[in-house]
Amino acid sequence: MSILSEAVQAELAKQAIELPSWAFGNSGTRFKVFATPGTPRDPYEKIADAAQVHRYTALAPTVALHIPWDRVDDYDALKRHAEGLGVELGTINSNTFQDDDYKFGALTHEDAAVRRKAIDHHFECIDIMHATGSRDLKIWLAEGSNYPGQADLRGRQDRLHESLQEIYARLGDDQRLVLEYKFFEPAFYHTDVPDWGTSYAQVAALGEKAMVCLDTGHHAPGTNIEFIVMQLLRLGKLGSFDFNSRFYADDDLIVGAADPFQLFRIVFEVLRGGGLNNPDVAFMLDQCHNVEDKIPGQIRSVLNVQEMTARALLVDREALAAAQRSGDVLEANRIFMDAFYTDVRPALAEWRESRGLPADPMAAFAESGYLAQIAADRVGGVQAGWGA
Ligand code: AOS
Ligand code: ZN
Repeated sequence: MSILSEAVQAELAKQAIELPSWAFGNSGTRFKVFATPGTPRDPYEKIADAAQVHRYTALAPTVALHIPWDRVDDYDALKRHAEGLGVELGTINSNTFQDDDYKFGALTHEDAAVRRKAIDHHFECIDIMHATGSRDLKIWLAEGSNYPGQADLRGRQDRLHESLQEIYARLGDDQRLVLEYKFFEPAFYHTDVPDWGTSYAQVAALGEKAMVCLDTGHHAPGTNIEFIVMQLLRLGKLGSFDFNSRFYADDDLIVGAADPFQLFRIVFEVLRGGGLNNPDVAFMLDQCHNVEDKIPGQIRSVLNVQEMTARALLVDREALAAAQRSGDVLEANRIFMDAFYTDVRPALAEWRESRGLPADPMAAFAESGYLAQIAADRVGGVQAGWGA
């Protein structure tokens, strides 16, 4: 008998993780972007690559787009292309961090004309959401300042509220806005949405359709991220995750690679807070594959999330609650750690096979020859890269 009960299998079968289109393009650090043969030249090819991840794992049914990187003439055609490959278009990410006008801010800028331009960009994103059938508009702002005294912190916060209000008012009934926070970078002294509290305060002031996006790489070292997950779920304001992992700053490495135990703790709080298969919480990856192959990098990522989810589902929640109630510190910790240390990989492989999926999606993809095929086919044109 499998260590994964039927109830656990049923939860796992519903799991859905959204892939970022930009993970399939070339990326790097400020020092070097390495090109890879076969890298997509346009959003159509990015979606084709993303569909491979879903094909081998059944875990990634949607793909997030970034505008303007994924701007196309015909979004309906892009939508049909995705559907033909067995996936759907997901979250639309706005981009106000690559235009000279935004040097000193976009939604917070002192100049009303610049704010207008940034708000209009979000209107364009909302129009695209109507065409693609996307529910969520994800806003990450690269706004802040580098030197004390450089900016009017309070004025910027007030202008941010006004700009967000305009964007919020434009959302359709079934659309949402998720506001991502990040404690630093590209600004180094202050960031206008640095933490979950600021994001929460801003979205709470907007209304029900505005939620917080938690990027796991956007916290200072040592931050208890699962506590934030708990609190946002408790407040009904956790709209989405940007999963990735970090050693130092916003490394955007494969989720679960740097600290699998942290991922386990986060997923446990998601389960505890009813967020796992709650449609109000979107599970996205926000990653870059700078030196590893991109499609296998994404396959590994969704498998890591699945693996930690399976382990978190093994926590004996009743026994844990009893140990917590009776103040049995070491027993509570043992129950928690027992689940974390359980190797679920053989059981997951068996379960995948029982569903007609490859036991080892990484190996199956490698054997498919897809990477060699795209390297041979995608000759000429300009490879999509960091920022395009
Ligand atoms: C940037 O640090 C954020 O994580 C955003 O989510 C951003 O839109 C994404 O990483 C693409 O650059
Ligand atoms: Zn992010």
